[in-house]
Formats: sequence, structure tokens, C-alpha cells
Amino acid sequence: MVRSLLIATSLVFSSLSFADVVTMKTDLVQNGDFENGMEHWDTYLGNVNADSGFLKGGLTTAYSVDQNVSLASINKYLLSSGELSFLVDFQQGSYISKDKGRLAVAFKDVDGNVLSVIYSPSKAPPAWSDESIGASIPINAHTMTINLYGTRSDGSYLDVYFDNISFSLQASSDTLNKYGGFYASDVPVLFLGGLFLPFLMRRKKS
Ligand SMILES: [Ca+2]
Ligand SMILES: [Ca+2]
Repeated sequence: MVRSLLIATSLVFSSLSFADVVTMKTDLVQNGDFENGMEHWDTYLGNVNADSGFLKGGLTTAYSVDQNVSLASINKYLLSSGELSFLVDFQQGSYISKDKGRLAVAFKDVDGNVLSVIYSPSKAPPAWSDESIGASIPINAHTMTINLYGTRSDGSYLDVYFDNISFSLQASSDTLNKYGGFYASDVPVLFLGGLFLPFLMRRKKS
């Protein structure tokens, strides 16, 4: 009896694991491709430019650049379910793999308290590299800050490059059936892949 219950439980978990995961690319991060210079991005440390259509450092030892994003357009029932995740895709590069950078995503509550911060690994890819980070979104998240950070270890210029930063929302199809679509306005959703696919793809890159 105990044994058949255990088997039944593991079957339930494995079938949940293979539920469809739905990914929707949003336009919540603006000018993530830096084609409009530094519009929507604030520089808090060092100096940067986007003269070539991507972010890069100037004659500086470190830079820190932020974009603050409201999450008000997201379906609040879905958000408060605790079953909503995000994925940030971006491209990162460097000059001769010396100066390192990383991207971070911070979620804050309505009072501006930080609820969680997720960091990409600090690295200096030798050529443009496709990167992504993801995690669950805290239930009380009200705003999000995308932070780009670079430090110089070689030469005069801080050669940490970022481009094509995009923000996607993810939830299982079961969760969406229960709480509605991703947005308060309930935009139709796009169905993609299995639950483990994004994790496997991320693992392969690291
Ligand atoms: Ca660009
Ligand atoms: Ca350098």
C-alpha cells in the first residue's frame, strides 16, 4: 500500500514536470537593443556609450547602468500565484576576453524593498555570446530593475559589451488556464516547448 502510494506520487510529479511551459516575449524592457542610444537607461557609475548600437564602457574602471521597469501590466492573479517566472535573454561581448561584466535582475515591492536579485555569471566572452538568466518572480513584485555592470582589468577602455536585452514571462499552461493570460489585458499566449527545455539550453551554455 505504502509502496503503491509512493509510485503514484512520483508519477504525479513526473507528469507535472513535463507540463507545457509557455513563454511570452514582452516589450517591458525598452531600447534593449540600444539602437536609440542610452534612451531608457540610466548610468549610475562610470561612463558608457551606445554609439555603435550596443552598450560599451568608456575610459572608466567600472560602469553600472539600470533600467527600471513597472510590472503593473502583468496579470496580478498570475503574479500572486507564485507560479510566474521570467527569462532575460541578452548578448554579451568583450575585447580579447579581459574585462568582465554581468547582468542582474532585481525585483522590488511597492515600497521599493528588494525582494530578490538574480545575477548572470561574471564573464568576458571572446565574441558576442547568447546568454540568458531566469528564475521565479516574487509574488509581491511591483517593479523590476535590470542592471548591467562591467569592470576593467586591462587597457584604458572598459570593454564590456551588451546588446539585445529582452524580457519574457513564463508559466505552465496549467497555471495560465487557472489564472488567465500573462497580462492584465489578457493577451493570447504563445505555446513553446517542454518545461525542461529552457533549463537544458541554459545549462549547455554555461
Ligand atoms: Ca543593437
Ligand atoms: Ca579594456
